[in-house]
Amino acid sequence: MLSIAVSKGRILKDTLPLLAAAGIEPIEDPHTSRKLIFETRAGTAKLIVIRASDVPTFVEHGAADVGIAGKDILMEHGGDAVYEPLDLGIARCRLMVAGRPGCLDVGQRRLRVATKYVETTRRFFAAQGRQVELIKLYGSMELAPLVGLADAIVDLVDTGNTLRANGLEPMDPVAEISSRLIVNKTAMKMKHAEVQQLIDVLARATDGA
Ligand code: PRT
Ligand code: MG
Repeated sequence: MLSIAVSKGRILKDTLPLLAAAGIEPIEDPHTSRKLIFETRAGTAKLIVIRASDVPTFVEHGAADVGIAGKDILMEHGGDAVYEPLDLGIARCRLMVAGRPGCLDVGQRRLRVATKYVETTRRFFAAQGRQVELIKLYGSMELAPLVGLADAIVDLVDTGNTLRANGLEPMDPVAEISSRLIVNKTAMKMKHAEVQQLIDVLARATDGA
C-alpha cells in the first residue's frame, strides 16, 4: 500500500487522470469531500490531501511515501531530503519578478520584494550580487506594490492576467515551474517495487499527455 500526498486545486485536478492511468482511483471525489484521506478502488494506494506547501514535509518525514508538488514549493522547501525522480509536466507556470515599470531602479537603497517564496527570492537576488529586503506574504502578492508595501514581487505567472489586472508587468524569470513526483528516501528502498512501478506508469502517462 502506497500513500500519496497531493494538494487540492489545480495539481489534484491534473494529477487524478495520471493516477487513474496507474489504476489509482479514489472512491470518493477529493474535490468535493471534506475528508483528508481517500481510499482507492483497487486498494493499492491511498491519497492524503493537504496544503501544497505541506507536501514536501509529509514526504520527508515518511507520513506519505510519495507526493506531488510544484517545483516552486520544492525550491522553497530546499534541501535534498526527498528524491525527485519525475517531472510530471503539469500545473506549468513561471516564477517571476514583477512590478510596475521601472520599479527595480531604487538607487542606493535596498529593493523591497514581497513574496511567499522568501528563500528562493533571497537566493535569486544574491546570485546577482544584490541584497534585497524581503517581505513575507501568504497570498495576494500583487497588492504589495499598489499600496507601497514593496517595490516588486516574486510570484507565479501563468497567463499574466493577474499581473495585468493590477497594473504590474512581468520582469525577470526566476524559474520554470511544473509539478514533480517526490519520494521518501526510506520508501524508495523498502517499497521499491511499488514505487518504481508508479514512477514507470506515471512516466508513460505523462509522455502521452
Ligand atoms: O490555495 P492554497 O494557498 O491552499 O495553495 P496554492 O495556492 O499553492 O494552491 P494552488 O492549487 O492554487 O497551486 C498549487 C500549485 O500550482 C503551485 O504551487 C504551482 O506549482 C502551480 N501553479 C501553476 C500555480 C499557477 N500555475 C498559478 N498561476 N499556482 C498559482 N497560480 C496563481 C498565481 O499565484 C497568481 O495568483 O495564479 C495567479 C497567476 O495566474 P495568471 O494566469 O493570472 O498569470
Ligand atoms: Mg491557490
